Amino acid sequence: MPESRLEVLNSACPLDCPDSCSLDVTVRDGRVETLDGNHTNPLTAGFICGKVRHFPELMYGADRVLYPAFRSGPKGSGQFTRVSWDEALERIVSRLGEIRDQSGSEAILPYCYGGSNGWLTQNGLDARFFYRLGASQLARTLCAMPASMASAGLYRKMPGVAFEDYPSARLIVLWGVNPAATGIHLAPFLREAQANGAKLVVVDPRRTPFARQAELHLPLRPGTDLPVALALIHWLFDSGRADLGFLAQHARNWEKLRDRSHEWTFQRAADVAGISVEQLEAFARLYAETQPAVIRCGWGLERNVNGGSAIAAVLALPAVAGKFGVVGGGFTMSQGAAWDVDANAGAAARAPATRVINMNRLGEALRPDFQPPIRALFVYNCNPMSTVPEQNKIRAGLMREDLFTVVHEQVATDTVPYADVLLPATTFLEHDDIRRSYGAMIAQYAKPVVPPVGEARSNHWLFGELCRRMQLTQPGDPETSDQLLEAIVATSASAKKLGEAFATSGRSVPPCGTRPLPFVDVFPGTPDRRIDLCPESLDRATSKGLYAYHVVPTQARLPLTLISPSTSRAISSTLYQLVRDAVPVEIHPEDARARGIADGDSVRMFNNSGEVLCAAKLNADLRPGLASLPKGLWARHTHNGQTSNALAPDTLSDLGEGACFNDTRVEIERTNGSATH
Ligand SMILES: Nc1nc2c(c(=O)[nH]1)N[C@H]1C(S)=C(S)[C@@H](COP(=O)(O)OP(=O)(O)OC[C@H]3O[C@@H](n4cnc5c(=O)[nH]c(N)nc54)[C@H](O)[C@@H]3O)O[C@H]1N2
Ligand SMILES: Nc1nc2c(c(=O)[nH]1)N[C@H]1C(S)=C(S)[C@@H](COP(=O)(O)OP(=O)(O)OC[C@H]3O[C@@H](n4cnc5c(=O)[nH]c(N)nc54)[C@H](O)[C@@H]3O)O[C@H]1N2
Ligand SMILES: [Mo]
Repeated sequence: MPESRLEVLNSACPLDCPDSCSLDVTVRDGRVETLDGNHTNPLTAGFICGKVRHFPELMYGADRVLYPAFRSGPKGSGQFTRVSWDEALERIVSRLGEIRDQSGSEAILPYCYGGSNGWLTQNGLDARFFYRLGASQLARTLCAMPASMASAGLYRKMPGVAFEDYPSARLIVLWGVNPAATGIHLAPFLREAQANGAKLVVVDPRRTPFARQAELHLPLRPGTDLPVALALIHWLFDSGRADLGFLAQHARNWEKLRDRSHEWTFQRAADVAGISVEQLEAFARLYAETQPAVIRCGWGLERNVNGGSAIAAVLALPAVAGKFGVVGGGFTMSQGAAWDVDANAGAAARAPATRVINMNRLGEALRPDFQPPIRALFVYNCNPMSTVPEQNKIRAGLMREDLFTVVHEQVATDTVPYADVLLPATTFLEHDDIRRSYGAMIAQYAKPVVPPVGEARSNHWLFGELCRRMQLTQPGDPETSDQLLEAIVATSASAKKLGEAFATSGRSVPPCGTRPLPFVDVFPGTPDRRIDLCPESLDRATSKGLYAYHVVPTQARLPLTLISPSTSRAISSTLYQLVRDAVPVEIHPEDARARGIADGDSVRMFNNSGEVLCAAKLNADLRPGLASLPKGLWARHTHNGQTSNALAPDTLSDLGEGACFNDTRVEIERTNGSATH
């Protein structure tokens, strides 16, 4: 027997999470055995989440897509026949060519989102291919768009408080964020801060793990953060607690913000948000009086019609209250602002003047009467059947016999059965990639640690092949990963340093360092380095103006609000196949009692868009009127295959046309234990 070869190799997790863990990957004879954290990214601190530890099961499990295949049964049946890569690519080239010639290239829609969030797996050769093909463009608005618009509107580009500086804060506000699941490397710093005597406030309709330990928990109605934040702002100005000195020196348009907050008294905001005036007032006083204070702003508050203005108002708070300028004071949103890099430079192509289709409205876009119709859909880095609103509309579109669908995937997701051509994709342990974190202050270059499983190929390889086969490659195009990186780092002086750091250590920190102090070391990226608290651009981008509150019409027939937060078991839909059990909808015991529902009963949760048949779990950590079913579930996790997105509307948020997952209104009824309907 030859001796087996065991190696521990360095990698970086590219999944859509703020932490970007650095990894030690144990490889035996070319096969990944275990993943663990190391210290290359100091934030990782040698530990990783439970779900990514299971990554080998994703790589080698029964759900892995191993070979290119053509659909051999009806759409949705999941029956495929293996073909060669050459046959698959030729089929794609000939069908896309035909569709372009018959209907124009805008009949082709690329459909992608986070997947692996790396620079070499998106906005590179894929963008080049679709740009030069003249395809319809996709507005990638599934997540973070309202937050990015709001923070860019106010601060342009300014990194926030580093997680490592949280122990210096005396007050930490977790606003619409659940770090116990969605960014676990913040947790040790929160605990250290608490040990130092810091107080915690949590603004979240659910009692999350950190809400349980908080000084104050504001269990507001989903979508009402805007009135709450504006009430704080109004009171700060009204009671003479606003830091007018700071505002005069560092902010513009603060008077407009002040005036627009005027109508929001504690009483009015508390009524709208469904919380008590006393709670709101206690929060305001604690925030005004404690120094240093930091707000960790999450994404839970952006997923509704008021999401953009809500984030803007929350990010305005530290300016109005004068919280900047000390270690542990200010806010943290996305730390992507720390980098001055054009990660799209690898495309080496410009976006054409073709129509732009919002990805949240995929179901509408796939209707046969959509003009001009979409005839080809190319899905990669995304699992729309799980993660995009109006699941039943999407399914109807994907069932269209005249739609040519390509899916490039790692595993047999719920989207895969609708593919005409299925292509196997590599995971991050099988291809090279660059990952810049949006929480930790680090970018990492990771090489493959094992050869591709089966015949999996990277996005980079796939779109390079397609460019060549469709004669879209031009002389001088950056082609290899190294050339792509070169193109990216050539975009700025600081990006250049990034390339040099990758070459020596495989990692790089941003030009501002890892713990920049807002308003001491770093300033807003606006021309005058001031915050714009009511930018004209955002005013124009909103139908009723920035900071205007939109009421979501309530329907007596649908009295409950369904939210679909992250859990610790998966990243969106990635890795959820490893959860074998059915997943229940959580409801408050009061709502359950009113409907005659006991813990574990089978229920039907419905609205006009769809119905989810599943079990009910009673949970007093929710506020009454709230139901919760995680995002990213697979069809196998409910009794009828529909998930939260069967019920989520495809309406759009006030800023950035983001998804409104948490504006879902539903009713729930008991189904007498029978799950078939
Ligand atoms: N384990 C794990 N980690 C993840 C992910 C995952 O799926 N699993 N997903 C990753 C991705 S893609 C993202 S974008 C981030 C998101 O991470 P977070 O910002 O933490 O976002 P969510 O999990 O969507 O929601 C956070 C909290 O917002 C609450 N919430 C819902 N509606 C509202 C509201 O209107 N107002 C307020 N104040 N709170 C509300 C929810 O109850 C939830 O506790 O996490 C990333 N990290
Ligand atoms: N109901 C509800 N739905 C939500 C949300 C919510 O709050 N509520 N939140 C949303 C959020 S925050 C987000 S970010 C989105 C995420 O939505 P998606 O972008 O759909 O995210 P994932 O579910 O992780 O699916 C990514 C897919 O890409 C594949 N993939 C990974 N790497 C590669 C690669 O290199 N090449 C190719 N070809 N494929 C790859 C993975 O196998 C996976 O199936 O979901 C949103 N969906
Ligand atoms: Mo996200």
